[in-house]
Amino acid sequence: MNETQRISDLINAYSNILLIIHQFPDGDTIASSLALYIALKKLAKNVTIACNDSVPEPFLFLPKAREIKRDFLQGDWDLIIVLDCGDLRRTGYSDRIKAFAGRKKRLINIDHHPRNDLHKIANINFFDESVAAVAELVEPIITMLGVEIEKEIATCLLTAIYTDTGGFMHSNTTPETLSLASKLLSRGARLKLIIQNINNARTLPSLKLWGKALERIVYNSKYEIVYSIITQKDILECDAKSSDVAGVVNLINNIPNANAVILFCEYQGNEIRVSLRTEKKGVDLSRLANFFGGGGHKKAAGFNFQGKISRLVDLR
Ligand SMILES: [Mn+2]
Repeated sequence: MNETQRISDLINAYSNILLIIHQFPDGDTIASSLALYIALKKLAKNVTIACNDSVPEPFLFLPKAREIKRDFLQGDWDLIIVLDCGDLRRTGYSDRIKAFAGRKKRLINIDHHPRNDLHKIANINFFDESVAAVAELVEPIITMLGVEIEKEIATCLLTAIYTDTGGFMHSNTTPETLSLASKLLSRGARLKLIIQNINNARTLPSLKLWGKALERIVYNSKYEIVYSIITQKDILECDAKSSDVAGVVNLINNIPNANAVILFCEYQGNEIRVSLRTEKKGVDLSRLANFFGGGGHKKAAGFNFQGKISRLVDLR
């Protein structure tokens, strides 16, 4: 029996289902989960989505996005499904999920990140590193459950694909990705609305923040990497939100002759988040991120560490 069948059997067998999306949530984790959430609601399941962070503004246009909860009660669930999380820590609820997996043996991991600690504790791993977005794994589950892919579900799934492929620009865009996108469009997915919200939602604070990051771009010719820096002070001065940082690294990606781009961003509590991107063949950034205790994909990865940026470099 394949994973799609096993997961849909478990969903059919139980009523109380919790979906968990990762910290610093992106379009894929949010929208893939919302697609499954809407499908499970149609099956009259008692379903909740939990995320340890708030949903960034550009994704609030998605159907049911405002129903995503910040917390959950551990004992209430028959089944927990984690989507796009990469590793246990990224769920933001490691201890509770570990305890649940040990006790109930009904933890499902749906992911397209390299194998990690989540794979060891999940009871079903539906995992495919070759898909651009987790949405490509969620769609067959919804279909197997017998729920029609209607306008709302299609819009969610297409948003997930659109964001994880950088608007179909990243090298993870495969013929399968595009054929699913085409199917979703034919089911009424609102591509124009997605583009308007994801690409055109440039607020003044986010543009100012981008300006700071762009001004500080450095090219390191020895390693052929491009990097930039955003400090906590920048975020405060621009009146920006942490979520405004997200677009910056994609903006500076794809610079000719660069093997990779790196963005160092300082968050509250001396936490520095490092985002890595590349479009170069043969460069695997997930290995670098793993080395520093982080994770991600070959072409987009990241890690965190404690420190202050002002001590490392002279800021202009
Ligand atoms: Mn993803």
